[in-house]
Amino acid sequence: MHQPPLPDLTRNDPEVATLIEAEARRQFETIRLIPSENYVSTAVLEACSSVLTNKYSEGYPGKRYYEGQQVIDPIEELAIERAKALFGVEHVNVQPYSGSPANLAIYLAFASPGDTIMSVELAHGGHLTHGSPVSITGKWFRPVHYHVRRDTGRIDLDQARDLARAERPKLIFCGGTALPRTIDFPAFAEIAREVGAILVADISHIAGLIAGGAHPSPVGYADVISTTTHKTLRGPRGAMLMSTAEHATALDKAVFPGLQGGPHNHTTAGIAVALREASLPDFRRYAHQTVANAKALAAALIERGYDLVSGGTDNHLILIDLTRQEIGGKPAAKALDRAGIELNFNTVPYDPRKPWNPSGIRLGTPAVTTRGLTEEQMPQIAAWIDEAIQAARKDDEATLTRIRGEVRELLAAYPMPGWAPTPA
Ligand code: DSN
Repeated sequence: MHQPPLPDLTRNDPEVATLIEAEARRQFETIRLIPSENYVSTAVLEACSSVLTNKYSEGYPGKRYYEGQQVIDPIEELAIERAKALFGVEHVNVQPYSGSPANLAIYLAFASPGDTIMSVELAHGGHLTHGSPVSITGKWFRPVHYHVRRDTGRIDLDQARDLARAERPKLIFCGGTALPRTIDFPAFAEIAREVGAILVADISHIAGLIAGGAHPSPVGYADVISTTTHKTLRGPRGAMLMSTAEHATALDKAVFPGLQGGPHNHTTAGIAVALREASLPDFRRYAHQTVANAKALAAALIERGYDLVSGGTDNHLILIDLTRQEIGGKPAAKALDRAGIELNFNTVPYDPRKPWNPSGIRLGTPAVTTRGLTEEQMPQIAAWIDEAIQAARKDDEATLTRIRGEVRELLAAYPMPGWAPTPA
């Protein structure tokens, strides 16, 4: 049963209630390895489904365009203050609706259409909003990309430096969505300083690890820090922009009125709750356990003959090149889903295949760590992944179904916030 329960929804709109129950149950019974997903606490769920969704609040605390902000202002201020304390930054904007609008606000604040920007290429672990040709950021700006090295699978800092010197970009992005190794913020800061660029650290994937002390912080190196709030940080779907006081006005104006209207106050409250949770000692343990689990899972996969991009991981994320297994990322991901193991197909650096059916799969440990799984269970997960991939190659649905049952059995012992079996 969904937690908190949904009695009115079940009475008034059973169609929607049934679908929500089904999704909650699916999340309970599945090994969720998509590295950008997690389980929020029931406290976050309660804040996000509150009456705060009824209120319009264009503007910022103390300077709104609608009346009735007596309660909304302190909620947004609380979220801001908690983020400032957690990350040690001077300025925070908690209003971006999600990661893409947050990054767009950075372009609006510091660049003009046609300006050169620099980032790691999408196929090498970047993000659509870091100048991909299919994104507005690639259509309206002039992206140049650095890569990961073919021999190490790690960011080629020499190439990034040479490219920055040659192209003099306005913005330099570091961070991305499929980078299993530690981001070298001091090195990027040095490059950005040398060419007079604004350095943007997109820490969406690793924000929770940074908050929990399991990854170095970009504070003091990046001019602007962009992050979603729902990945390792374990908050609701949303985003934040952080900076020094110097860039506060430009960023705030870009978010509102530059790009957005009223902030989603229910989400702001959920972010405030998640930020408090992330400041507690338990969250430090969570962040370190997430990395320990990823390393254990990586080691078990390598032992089974899997080819990990960069040879392993420093964080929560693993990128596997399945070329050696002679199966595409897409059929592998689909078979694993049928086996109760959820991850996503993904391009790998220098991928000869197309993004719609690339060579790799991407996985990570933020969600399973929230469930309470530790290094002890990682070899079993690696064994199931391996068995399911072998089964997919032979169209062996019976094995996938058997694994699905075993997965369900294991997870029954690990509670999730948001759903619990109905007591008998
Ligand atoms: N969709 C996110 C991810 O999965 O990494 C990035 O926006």
